[in-house]
Amino acid sequence: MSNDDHSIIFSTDQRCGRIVINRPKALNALSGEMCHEMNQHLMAWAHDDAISHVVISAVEGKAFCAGGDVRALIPMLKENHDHAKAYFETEYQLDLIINTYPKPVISVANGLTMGGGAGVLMNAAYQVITDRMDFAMPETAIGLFPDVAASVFLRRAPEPVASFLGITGWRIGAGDMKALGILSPDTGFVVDSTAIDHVITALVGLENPDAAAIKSALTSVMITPDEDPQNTPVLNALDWIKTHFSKPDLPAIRASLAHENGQGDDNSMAEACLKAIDARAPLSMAVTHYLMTAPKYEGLSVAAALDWDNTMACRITLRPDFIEGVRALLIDKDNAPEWHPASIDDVTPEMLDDIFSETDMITLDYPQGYNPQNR
Ligand code: QUE
Repeated sequence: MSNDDHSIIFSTDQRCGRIVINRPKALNALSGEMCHEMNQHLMAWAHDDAISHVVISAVEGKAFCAGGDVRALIPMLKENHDHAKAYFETEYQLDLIINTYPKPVISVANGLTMGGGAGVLMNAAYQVITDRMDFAMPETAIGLFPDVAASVFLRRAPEPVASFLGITGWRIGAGDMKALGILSPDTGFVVDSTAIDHVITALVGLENPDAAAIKSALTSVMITPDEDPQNTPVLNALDWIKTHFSKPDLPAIRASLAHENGQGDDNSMAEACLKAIDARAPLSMAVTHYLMTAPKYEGLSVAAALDWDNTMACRITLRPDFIEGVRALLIDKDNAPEWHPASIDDVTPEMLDDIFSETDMITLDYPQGYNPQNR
């Protein structure tokens, strides 16, 4: 594996395997090669008695990780869809390895964390975030859906917050992540961003990194952002979100929002949601609504969620919206995607059945030579 551009820095320090994402110009977006390298190092460290735990962080800057490097993926996908399949498989394998790792993995995210970055954070045994957290699952904007086991971690929030977050790509901070339960109370920690170097040093030096040891190492820098109502705008709007996003389908959600908009009161949230729904890929939003509400996807293991994500990502990227969304938002930046179908009213049950079909599901395999702990 070449790592000539040092997009990821691997090292060992005391008994810790360290992974530092180092691609700040692309907001630390993960290429297939970067995921592959992480998989290789994680597999080697899994069987290395000198390593007791792994800490994943990013170089100082705005982002922990903005997601997958979907921009680079598009030319390859256009040439051959198998490239997209291989990319998603490698990315989800990374999430699966992180989630089933035989030693504690601690992800430390200080800044923008979206999509694939959320996978690296949320599937770790321990999640350390900061007051600078800016978290979103924005994939409906590019013709995908919240993947990387978002059907597990978004669905930890009260229903129907997972739908709301996934459909609109709403950005939330540490306060809401914690207050909504997306950040697990047992394995998630919020620390002061100004102490991030100290935090990483303390985590790297841990002898036996269980929840109690991590907590005591971080006690002096832990903060409780959820106690300030200013820090929990989504929690504060919970009843409002329930009113609108509990509706049975996207057209009903949109109608409910449109009905409120223009009724006086404070319409800023209704307006922002309508704007999001009118800009994002209709099929992606319908897929997201189903994935975040269907009883069938409740209580999945991370491994089962990733099997679905992998299967569905392969299917949805055979359709035109992903290429078009990445073109419009990230390549040409005209912000004028032409979606197929173009309207939420034109998403058919057949389209959804095709994406969610249980026939020909792909089971995600571990890379050869990796023994999972608890699939
Ligand atoms: C939705 C997304 C992504 C996004 C924007 C969206 C995403 C992603 C990136 C991204 C950002 C900066 C980069 C880059 C990619 O943006 O997944 O290569 O330099 O990775 O609206 O899902």
